[in-house]
Amino acid sequence: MHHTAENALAGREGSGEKATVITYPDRFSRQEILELAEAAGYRVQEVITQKQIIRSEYGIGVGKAQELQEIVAENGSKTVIIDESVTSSQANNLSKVTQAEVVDRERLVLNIFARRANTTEAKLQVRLAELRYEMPRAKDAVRFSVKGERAGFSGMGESAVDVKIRALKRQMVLIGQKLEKSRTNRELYTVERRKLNMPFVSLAGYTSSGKTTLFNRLASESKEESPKLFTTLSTTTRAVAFADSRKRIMLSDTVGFISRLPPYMFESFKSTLDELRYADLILLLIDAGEPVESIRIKLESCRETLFGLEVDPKKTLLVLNKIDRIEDERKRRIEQEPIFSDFASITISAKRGDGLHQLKNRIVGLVFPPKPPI
Ligand SMILES: Nc1nc2c(ncn2[C@@H]2O[C@H](COP(=O)(O)OP(=O)(O)OP(=O)(O)O)[C@@H](O)[C@H]2O)c(=O)[nH]1
Ligand SMILES: [Mg+2]
Repeated sequence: MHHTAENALAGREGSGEKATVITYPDRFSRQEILELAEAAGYRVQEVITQKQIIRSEYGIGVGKAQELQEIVAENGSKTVIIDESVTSSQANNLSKVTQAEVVDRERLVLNIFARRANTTEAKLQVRLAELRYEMPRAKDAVRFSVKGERAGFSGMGESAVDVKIRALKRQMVLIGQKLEKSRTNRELYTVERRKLNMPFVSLAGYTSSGKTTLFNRLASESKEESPKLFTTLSTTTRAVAFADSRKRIMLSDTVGFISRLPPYMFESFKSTLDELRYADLILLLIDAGEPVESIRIKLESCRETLFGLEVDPKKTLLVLNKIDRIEDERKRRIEQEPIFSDFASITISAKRGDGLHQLKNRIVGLVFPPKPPI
């Protein structure tokens, strides 16, 4: 099998295909890439680890690449998933050695997004992210072919590259315009909702932290909840009444965050994530049932993403979810964890219902400040 730059990084879905994964040797990375691979539809045969996977030639070291070749030949993987962003030349080199398609971390997430996108806006956002992904790689592929190193996609001379890049740019502009339109509509809608004088509360957090489960609970909805990563890609907003009908808020559920993704990926989802910027209160969900190390990594990643979206950290309430997963002893200590000390926090179980009453009171207290005495 011969892979060119283009098909080595093609955006195909896993759909049950065998894959071999290369990741870092820590538990968190291993677990996360396995979940991502599963969400993209791959059947992972084997996981190999390496401390450094952003080396020049293959991403991994030369020796590791040889080892990988043998493993892939043995287990029959058609795809190698590399848990990093690699250039198209690295992907090509690795593809040549292993005779398998190479999918990097960014591509993998894009494939999941593409699989899950079910609204026009989400589809456009995913397409935009894909174009942004392809752009530097198109340049890269061209550089290589010009040097004459890869006969497979020769013929792509300087001008052919220009053509390709121009085509990518044109598509990006077109999609950008369409997205701008839905963004404008959203803004108008936001203005309308503002007139209703209802505070905006947004759910945010790492993918799979339980945002939709909590949303469904609070808004009596039945949006899809799943242990698979990136179940939700588009935003849903509902008016929710707490306690009495005069205390109504707008509650939004949206796309989850993940670590080690380039900013353009969230950039592409900007109109969806804008909800967070307008929000009066952000409920930042954390899966408290996980090991502290995982919580730390995920919380850090959420903070970075919120920071990138210019969200005011003072508007954030940390919601430690899935409290049903941990035993009483830790439950008592969890709110005191030093890693949470920068935020106000509350513990709940969106699934079992623990703490929801307190959460509602807390929300009401935060978004309906008591009127000053006259
Ligand atoms: N044990 C337990 N599981 C929960 C709880 N809340 C959510 N879950 C489970 O966690 C998984 C993820 O829940 P979702 O609500 O889909 O998570 P999400 O944050 O919307 O995820 P994305 O849409 O992928 O970003 C599902 O399997 C839920 O059933 C909880 O309080 N306790
Ligand atoms: Mg969700």
